Amino acid sequence: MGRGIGVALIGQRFMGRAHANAYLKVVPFFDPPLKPVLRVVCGRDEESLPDFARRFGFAEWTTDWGEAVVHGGVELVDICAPNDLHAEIAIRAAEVGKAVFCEKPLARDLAEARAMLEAVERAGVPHMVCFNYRFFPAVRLARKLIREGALGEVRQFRAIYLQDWLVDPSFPRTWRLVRARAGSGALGDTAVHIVDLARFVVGEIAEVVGNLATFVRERPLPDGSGMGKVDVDDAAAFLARFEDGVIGVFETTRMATGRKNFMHLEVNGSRGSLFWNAEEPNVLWLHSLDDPAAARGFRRIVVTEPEHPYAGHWWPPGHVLGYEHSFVHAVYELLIALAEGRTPEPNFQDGVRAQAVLEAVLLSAAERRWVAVDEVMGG
Ligand code: SOE
Repeated sequence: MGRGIGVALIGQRFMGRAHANAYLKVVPFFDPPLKPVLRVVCGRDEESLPDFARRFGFAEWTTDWGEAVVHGGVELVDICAPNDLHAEIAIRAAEVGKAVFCEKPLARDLAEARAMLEAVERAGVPHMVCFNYRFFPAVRLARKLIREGALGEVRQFRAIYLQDWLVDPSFPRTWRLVRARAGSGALGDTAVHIVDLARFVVGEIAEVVGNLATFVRERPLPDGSGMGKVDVDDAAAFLARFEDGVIGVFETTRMATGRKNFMHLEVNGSRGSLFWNAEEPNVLWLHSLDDPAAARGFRRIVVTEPEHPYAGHWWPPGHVLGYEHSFVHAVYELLIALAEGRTPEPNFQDGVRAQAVLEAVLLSAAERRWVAVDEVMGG
């Protein structure tokens, strides 16, 4: 039995549940060197919070995040709150010496993301951003194969991330549709994942040219008091040039009727190609010119063998993993790093870098021109 680490979870909705589940599963399946101790959960819904605490095994609950952060038994603050609270909570947690695990996007904009990075570095506390898609075994295998040269020289990267939960114009104007609260729309919510994956599997993005659209400009306010303005993007598309010359195509939308969580990544190189889709997450497709010509085609690799990343901790081969496992793997890496006293990956540096790409896309769309990521970084 390893040492315990007290956790404060801030957020009780979709991501709060995903993270709470990860803390519960990581111990029996991964036996991490540090065991999460679920001290306190914080949320705004006072009615359902005690039930959340009971179901997931949190000792206490509170509606005051400030209280959760300074809690004497807490060493790790896990931020699953809306985007406009990320910076305030993370900076406060760093100031009181707590490690910080934060949902994506790191912040509403680059300046805020940088302030968060500065705060955790100044305080010397470990930090991580939850780009959970990095932790699917097939995504990690894709990265490994690319690094080992299985595709030859990498030339093209393309990613689409399509959802449809905003197609209905009567869907309420929640915080995700308000720039002051979310920072941006599909760009920060979903494009940020494919930007991070591009950096993870291929490399740094040097410049972009982008285009944004808002199709439904007014929506019913959640409290029923009338209509409210939507001032974020419903869809975003951009081209990219990577630092090493790879060209990239990115598209994201929450208006692709029929698409639910359709994230498709594809990489083409001089000797092969691979692709992956988050709706079939256990499968990596690989094409190689090194295969015999008569038997050449896309190979369907079911990434559940014991030699595949994380897979051996779960079930026998072919017994597939799902969305929630990516969070368990992320938390596992976090706990190993914390036990070793270091900052894991992806961390706030990655969060800042992804945010800089989004900011470059926003500037590019506003000024209708290519924008170098260094320009927004001030480099
Ligand atoms: C909503 O678009 C959402 O929940 C995102 O916020 C998540 O990051 C993504 O993984 C699934 O869709």
